Amino acid sequence: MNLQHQPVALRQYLAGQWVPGNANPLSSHAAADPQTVVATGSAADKDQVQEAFSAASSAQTSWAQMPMTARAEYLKRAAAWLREHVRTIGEELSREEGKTLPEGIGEVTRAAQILEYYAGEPERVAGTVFHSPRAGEQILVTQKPLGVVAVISPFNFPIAIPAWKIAPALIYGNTVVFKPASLVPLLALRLVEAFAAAQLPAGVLNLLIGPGRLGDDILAQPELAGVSFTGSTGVGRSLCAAAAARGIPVQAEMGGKNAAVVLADANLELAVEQVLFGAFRSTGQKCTATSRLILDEQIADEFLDLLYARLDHWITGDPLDPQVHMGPLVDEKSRVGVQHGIEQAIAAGAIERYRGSAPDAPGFMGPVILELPQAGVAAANPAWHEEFFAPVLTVLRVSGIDAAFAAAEDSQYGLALALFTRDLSTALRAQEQLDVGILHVNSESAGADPHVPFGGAKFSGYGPKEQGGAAREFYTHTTTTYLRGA
Ligand code: UN1
Repeated sequence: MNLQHQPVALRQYLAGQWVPGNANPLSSHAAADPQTVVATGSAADKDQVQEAFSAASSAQTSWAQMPMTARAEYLKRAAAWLREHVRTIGEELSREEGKTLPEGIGEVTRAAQILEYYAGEPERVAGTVFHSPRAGEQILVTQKPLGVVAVISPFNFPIAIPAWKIAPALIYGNTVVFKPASLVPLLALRLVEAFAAAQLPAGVLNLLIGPGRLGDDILAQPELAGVSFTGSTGVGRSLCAAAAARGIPVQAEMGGKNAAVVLADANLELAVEQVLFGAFRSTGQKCTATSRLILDEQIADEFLDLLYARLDHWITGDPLDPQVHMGPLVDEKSRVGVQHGIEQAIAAGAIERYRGSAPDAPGFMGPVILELPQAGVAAANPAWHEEFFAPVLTVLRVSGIDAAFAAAEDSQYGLALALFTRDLSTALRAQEQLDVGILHVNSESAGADPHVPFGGAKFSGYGPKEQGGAAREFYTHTTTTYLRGA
């Protein structure tokens, strides 16, 4: 464990061995201070991709034959290791990715909870028995693992997302080749260390650190039997196409442009707080973050005044400082891209209503609130349709529930939605009418519990949902057995 803040040595994990990458040097930097190297090493090359797959393939049969209870023990031990090191790893997360320390520690805890949840799988229902129309017969539906699966994860939840992909993959008997985002390799290393400390058999989990293009080499491996991906819609779609061309299942969790809808009857104080958290925690870098705010005009001014008042006390700065509410974006390149998006939005008619202060340093930006004038301008504005992945919230005023729901639906994405109302009928109507994967009534748009399905509609998701029982649908295929005595 690195306590001195010396750069951590990055290594690949192949067939149960920690080895240096064969390709170019690769380093990660502190999000809040790009001069500081957090972890350094070298990227994996194509041969190492092959090595990872051949190790995962050799390990798969015996791993799948092990009783699920035995596999669960490894998950429990890995979770215990994460809990033991939660403070140190949470701090590393905060330093490398830029979210605040409580969020970093919270995410490592969440990763442990996810492993513990899947370690409980042997105690849950294993399959289904159906009636047969024929006497003396039962019809059983049981699950088998896919085989070797690839897990490709984004920078923004560098340990929780890999945990929620790897844990179900392993518990159902798959072996894994894991390729994390190259911006945040350290947390991936820590997760794999947790499994190594749990003495996971060699080859069951392999780590490849390297640039995004390693994904192409991964997709080309003959042993590959399934891919779970979280990231941008652009990358996700080409990955889905490549997987379909190979005839293998793919699960892609992609972009969002999630709305908070605040109706005239809402509890405004509650709504303001939840919108604040949904839009600006983790610097808005969540696929579930609130990035559109649809306000009934009756309460719009009051709501915005309350929100600006809260934002005046929202501190952007060093994520390790306990006073700070919001760290930097993951890097300066992201900030420049977001600023460009804001300028385009303004050129297309958006008005900048609020911009919070932030340190004058690479990667930092304060919270931004844009407003769109009503007259149909939203339809063409990038701040309404494009995912900025940043602390930018775009407001639209509407009149009444129908207009609010129509505005909410005006998106190619359909991940999460937060509805603020005290009317049960309106909440039920939203559940029926709004095409989103996750609906929050009177809570923020972000967040995901380990035991329930997670994923979106429309352009936000492809393939079976993640987490909870939904994960089994992706990581296994079924065998239907017609069973008769003889
Ligand atoms: C959350 O809202 O806590 O990439 C999780 C993302 C999502 C995870 C969100 N896959 O932001």
